[in-house]
Order: sequence, then C-alpha cells, then structure tokens
Amino acid sequence: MYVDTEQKFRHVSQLPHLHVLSRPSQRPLWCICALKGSSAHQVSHCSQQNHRNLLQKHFSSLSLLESSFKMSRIIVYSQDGFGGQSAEFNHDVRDKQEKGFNDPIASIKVIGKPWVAYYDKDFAGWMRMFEQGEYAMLEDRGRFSSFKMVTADLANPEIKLFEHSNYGGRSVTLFNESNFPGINFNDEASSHIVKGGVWVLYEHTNRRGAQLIAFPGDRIPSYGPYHFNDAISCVRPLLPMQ
Ligand SMILES: [Ca+2]
Repeated sequence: MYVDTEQKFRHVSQLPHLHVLSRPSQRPLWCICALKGSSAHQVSHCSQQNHRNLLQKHFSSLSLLESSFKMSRIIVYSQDGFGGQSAEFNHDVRDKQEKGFNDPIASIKVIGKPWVAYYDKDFAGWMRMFEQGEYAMLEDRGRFSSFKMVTADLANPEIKLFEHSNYGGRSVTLFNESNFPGINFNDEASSHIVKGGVWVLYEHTNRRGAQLIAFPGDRIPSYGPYHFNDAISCVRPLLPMQ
C-alpha cells in the first residue's frame, strides 16, 4: 500500500501488521509491506511501478488482515457460563470500571486476536493470556481489571532465558513450547530477552499456574517485581492464526 501524505501515513502506521520499509527519497511516498500469515512480504528495492505491482498483489491479504484486526474482540460476563451483565471491547481497556463495567468478571469469550487480562488497571499486576475461544469458568474469577489485545508479530518466536538476574549465569534459547524439567532449567530462570514472538511463561509444567507474558523485544532483567524468580517451569510461544 502506498500512502501519499504524512497524515495518512500516521493513521496507517497505527495498524500493527504494517511495517514501514523505506521512504523513497524526493518522493512523498511511503513504502509499506504487509504481513501475510507468519512471513513478511518484503518489497525489493526496484522502480516505483514495480513497488506498486508487488504491493497490489498483497493488497487483498492486507485488507483481510485489517478486517480481522477490526473484528477482534473480547466479551466479558459477570457470571459463569456467559451469564449476567456483559460488555464487548475491541480496543484495549485500561480500567473496566472506567468503561462502566463494575461487576466482577466471571467468564470470557475471545474472538480473533488473543488478549492479555491483568489483575490491576493500566495493564499491571498478575496477567493471563486468553486466545480465541470460550472460557465459561475462570480460574481468576473476579480478578481482572484491564485488557490488552495482542497485536505483536507472532512470527519467528525466540526467547533466551537466564539463570540469574541481569542476564547472567547459564542460559537457554528456545523456539518452541518447552517444559523446563526436560531441559534441566526448572525453577531457575531469573531474567529473559525476547528476540521474536509473544511468549507465555508458566509457573508450573504443562501450561499450569501463574503466567508472565513476554512480548517481542522485551528485556526483563529481573523477575523479582513479577514475583516470578526461580519459578518458571514451562514456556510456549503464541502461534499465528491459520
Ligand atoms: Ca535463578
């Protein structure tokens, strides 16, 4: 997609699946590539017409991605089994009470992109990942206050975990879901660096217990503030939707 003014560019650049590649000099044009599935279709350096042709080829998939982004939403309910009061959100919620939802949240439905739910407002405190699906009974019933849609690129997941804080001691680099007893790293991790993807870090093996969510580019020098030191027993990356 080409956009011809900076104002329009600012609007488009807020869409998470668009990445600016280059701005051809002397031309008021921005060259942007679309992410299709897990792979980025990069536009090679060539003439303007070739850019246009390449981008037009991907325009339909881009439109689909954009509509899937717009359709993504979370629906929260005040009772188990999707009963009672409900509210639907398609943008991040810093504080559910601010949005007029004062009841405790007992069940959740997610459509489209995953969401992270936080115990405290402003995306703070304990957190839990909710991927597309229906959650009729919540382990954390009544605890959630804020919600953030996961818009980060899920392609090429890679996380490096360290035995000590400040990225010290032994380390392990992971690309797939792993239970830590199997890789001799159980209850040892104290810091991490995320090279790619969105990761869920679990207190217990087999995706159980408390969670810590890690985003691309994250550098967490210490798990102390998250009460997660020497506690992680399992990690998994989110997978792109098919
Ligand atoms: Ca440690």
